[in-house]
Amino acid sequence: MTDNLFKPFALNDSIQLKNRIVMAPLTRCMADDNLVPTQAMANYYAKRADSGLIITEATIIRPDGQGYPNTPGIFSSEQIKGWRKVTQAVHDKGGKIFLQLWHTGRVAHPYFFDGEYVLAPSAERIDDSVPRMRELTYTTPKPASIPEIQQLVQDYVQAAKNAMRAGFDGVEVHGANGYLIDQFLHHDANKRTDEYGQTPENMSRFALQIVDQIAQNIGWEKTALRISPGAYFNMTGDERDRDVFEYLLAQLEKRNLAYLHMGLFDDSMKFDYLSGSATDFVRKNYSKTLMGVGGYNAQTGSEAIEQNRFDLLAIGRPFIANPDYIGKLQSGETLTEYNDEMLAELV
Ligand code: FNR
Ligand code: 8K6
Repeated sequence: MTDNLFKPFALNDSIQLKNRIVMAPLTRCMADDNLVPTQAMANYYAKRADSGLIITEATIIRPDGQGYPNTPGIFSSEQIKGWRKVTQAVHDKGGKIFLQLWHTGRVAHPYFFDGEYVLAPSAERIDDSVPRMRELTYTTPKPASIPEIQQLVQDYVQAAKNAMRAGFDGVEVHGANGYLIDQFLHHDANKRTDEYGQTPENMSRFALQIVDQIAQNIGWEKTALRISPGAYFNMTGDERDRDVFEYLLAQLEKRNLAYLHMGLFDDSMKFDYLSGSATDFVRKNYSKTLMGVGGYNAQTGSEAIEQNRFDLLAIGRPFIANPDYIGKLQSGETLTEYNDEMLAELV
């Protein structure tokens, strides 16, 4: 029984989702060379408009946020125009769509934006290279100065405003998976000794400034956040990180995000310093709308909602393999299995 997935869900007074299945944000590296969304991307998203909500692939807020080839942007008027095609196509099919706002921080590479360095909280390099471009080794980032941090916050806000101009129903701030915002939230990447480092309050400051200032401009009902309390991607966990996320969640509890989204590839992962799964840790510390994700199917996701582990279910890879995922669930048709080769093409 998966009936609970097909019940409408109100994110708030202004946004009603027709079901509880959300298309997870999925980087596809298919924007054009000016990082403009294409007609093929509009078609791809429109095919998935029968989900309760689409969250777009991560979209960079400014050039130095880029860490992978052909990831779309939301900082030029051409990009805004390209996204308008996408939102129009999704809305024409009766769907809802949020834009995921991204800066990769130390996971960026100067190669992509012809720059000299990348910005991050501290000069902590990741010992790896860019996926699918292994000749590009990550560089030691430049620790962002206070004015540079303030500019970054402003650029997130501008990107959110641009998203509104492009017709999105809201934005999800990408605070997960080891990228810039997450780098402030974990001791592995944040060694600062100023008001953005060392203590849970300081380490949470950047994330909270971004969501607060975006919400001031576009409204809390349109502002969402994705976080990864458990480090697993481009990041090493530290037991002190728990205090940071307890503080952050207590602060978020006082606000009215549209939803909070888990940044996870696999929700069966356990984290010692969180005493179990990251999702259960967040649920314990945060009572508002929570979106779960990571290795679920309709059955296991429906059970997790039934058990009150989270409220909305995000589905990633199966949506790449099955544009008509929702229709197939409803008709009981067999789903196509995802494999990595499917990333080569937008279907
Ligand atoms: C991802 N994921 C991801 N997450 C995110 O916040 N922004 C992104 O742009 C991407 N891009 C991305 C690309 C690809 C190819 C994969 C496989 C994953 C993570 C994604 O949103 C989701 O959390 C995971 O895929 C786990 O869900 P599933 O696939 O097990 O349902
Ligand atoms: C998150 C954006 C990634 C953009 C590149 C697309 C390739 C994604 C491939 C997925 C890699 C999965 C790594 C997950 C680590 C899990 C460790 C348990």
